[in-house]
Amino acid sequence: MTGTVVKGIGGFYFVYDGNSVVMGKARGNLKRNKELIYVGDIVDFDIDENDKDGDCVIHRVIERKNYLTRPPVSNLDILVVVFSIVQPDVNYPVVDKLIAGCEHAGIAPVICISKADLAGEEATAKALSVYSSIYPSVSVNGMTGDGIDGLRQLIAGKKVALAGPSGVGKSTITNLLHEGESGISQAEEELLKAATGRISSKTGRGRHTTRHVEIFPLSDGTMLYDTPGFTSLDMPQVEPVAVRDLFPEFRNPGRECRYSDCMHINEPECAVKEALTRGEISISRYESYKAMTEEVKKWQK
Ligand SMILES: Nc1nc2c(ncn2[C@@H]2O[C@H](COP(=O)(O)OP(=O)(O)OP(=O)(O)O)[C@@H](O)[C@H]2O)c(=O)[nH]1
Ligand SMILES: [Mg+2]
Ligand SMILES: [Zn+2]
Repeated sequence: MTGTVVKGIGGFYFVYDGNSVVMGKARGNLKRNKELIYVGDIVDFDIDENDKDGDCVIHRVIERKNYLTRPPVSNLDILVVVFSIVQPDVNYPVVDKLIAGCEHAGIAPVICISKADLAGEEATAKALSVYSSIYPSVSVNGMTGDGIDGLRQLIAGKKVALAGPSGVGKSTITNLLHEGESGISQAEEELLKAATGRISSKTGRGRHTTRHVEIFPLSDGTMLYDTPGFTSLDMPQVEPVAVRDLFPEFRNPGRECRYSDCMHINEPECAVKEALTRGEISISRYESYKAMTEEVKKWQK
């Protein structure tokens, strides 16, 4: 049978086959090879109710199209990059590094500007304008729920995690996305309780003091990964030229640069810098790009 690993605790894995969740262990050979199983992996498993180690055994990982190591998750379609403009103040280099990390890992970013109520319309619109021509972008108000339906539509049916600096409202948004969900079945609830010793009730789930990665299927097919404090991605260890390619908005104007290998920094007749002067490329994005190329150069020395 085929299923998705939705949770792993102490060597036990919870596998969701689209209908129910079963708990079990990885087969001996997987463990001996120290092959890690990531939450999000699509696995081949069998039901084995007589096994002392749970109700299923995982034979092998059959799909891991991408993965992140911190937190260890795989097969994400979308990473929602959440940031507020104030409380906490936006840090564009941090945001752009998260986005570049997505590009590097092969995960589509969705930009979510939180706390729209605190920043006001004008500042929110301005921040949105930095990203909306590059990525799907929404603004949300975690207090009223405004914008949540728009976010819901952008992630519908996909495998999704939220990332962003501490305090920007990730848990608040996660809770809003769970609102109106009936939750998992009674049987699964019992299973989770037995396995983790934790009392998880439909209401208790709201608190999200998450220490493990756990996937919650929503009723529209969205698989929402709940991760503990997912605030940054490691800067990919790549050449500066690879950093350039993590900025999709450079691609089109970049074709008109005098040099085909133009880095858009010191070269003459650079169409990207011309686009920057005309305001077609955002200054903060460009500054983030320069900072990131400097950062990767340091490692190469
Ligand atoms: N005014 C306002 N406050 C918000 C909004 N969203 C969240 N908050 C508040 O901001 C604080 C932090 O929100 P969380 O959802 O806990 O933030 P987080 O991103 O999960 O933070 P970490 O778990 O530390 O990474 C809480 O007190 C929320 O009530 C919003 O849209 N507007
Ligand atoms: Mg949180
Ligand atoms: Zn150029």
